[in-house]
Amino acid sequence: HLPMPDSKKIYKIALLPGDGIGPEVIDAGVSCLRALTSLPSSAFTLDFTDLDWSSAQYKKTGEFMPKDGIETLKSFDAIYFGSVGDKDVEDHISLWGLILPIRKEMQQWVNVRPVRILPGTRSPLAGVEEIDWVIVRENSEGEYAGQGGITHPNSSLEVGTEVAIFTRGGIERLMHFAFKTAAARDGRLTLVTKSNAMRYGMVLWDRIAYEVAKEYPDVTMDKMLVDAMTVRMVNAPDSLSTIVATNLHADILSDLAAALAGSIGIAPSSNLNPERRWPSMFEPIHGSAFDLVGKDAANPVGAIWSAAEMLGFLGEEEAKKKVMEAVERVGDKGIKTRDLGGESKCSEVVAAIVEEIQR
Ligand code: GGG
Repeated sequence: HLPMPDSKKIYKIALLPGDGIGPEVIDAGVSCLRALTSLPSSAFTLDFTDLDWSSAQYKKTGEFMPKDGIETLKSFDAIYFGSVGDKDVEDHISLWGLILPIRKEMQQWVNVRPVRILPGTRSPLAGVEEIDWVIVRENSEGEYAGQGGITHPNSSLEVGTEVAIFTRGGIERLMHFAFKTAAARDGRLTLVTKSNAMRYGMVLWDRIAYEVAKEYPDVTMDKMLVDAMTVRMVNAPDSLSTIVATNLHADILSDLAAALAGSIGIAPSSNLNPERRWPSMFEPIHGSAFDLVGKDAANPVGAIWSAAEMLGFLGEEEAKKKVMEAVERVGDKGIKTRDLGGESKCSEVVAAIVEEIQR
């Protein structure tokens, strides 16, 4: 960040609203962030740069981002991302056009996905009042390594291969991150793999997890197969706290987790480069939700919570707390979008959160 004459810090934030409801929810998050930094007590300010890298851009130019896009992003302190996916563009083209190259090039090798039942939000699980999980997702290799191909295309012999890559280095750094996360919470960690059917990479995951566990005697780890894990999340949510899983498994489990906590619309995620060599990226876990576009119906909470996580990672813990308290007070008042059983529009939820931040 740059020093300012009045000694306020300035963080440079790249805005990548993307597709579908992405621009609406990023607008919502930016309104909350502006409300926060316009408070006289704010110790910092945010310098936003809007980057129109999206499927719309791809349809016009054949590229999601300019040739020097990754270099451009490296000059920011953080990236605030909306969603990717468009009706006219195949999903693998849009995912590999924007979000996956950014995660890879910025070495954002861990994706942290907290899941909580917020005030005013209800779990669809009868009798479940509290869910408080953190999902630690491997974010750079595994099933999303991008290795594979099609042979004998468009023939009856056509073969598609999708190679999952698991490296010792990648697993070790992730496990250390997961154990530290669990240690900073209540010391409970659940390792999720599929090491009965996948006998190489997943067995390596299990083995390295138990090796790393020896360095964290205060953390109790248990191990689940991913299929059984879905049942445990539904039947015994209290038995879980911090969860570590592969790129694909954690992607799927976190959608389930968010739905069990009330709605996928509330869930945030942080794609972190823990070494802070390159900027980290913060995004709601939901996708572009075309059915909601332009209706003022999107739930802005996932994006606003992601903005709060961004502030926390930038070292602005007080500011993060202020945003989350505002989100919780607004939920408490029952001001919520339809996905949470409320009747408020996106803009009404945002206005209420902004007002709480300014109080
Ligand atoms: N805001 C997140 C988003 O656009 N997600 C689309 C998606 O399918 N992402 C897959 C992933 O997070 O790996």
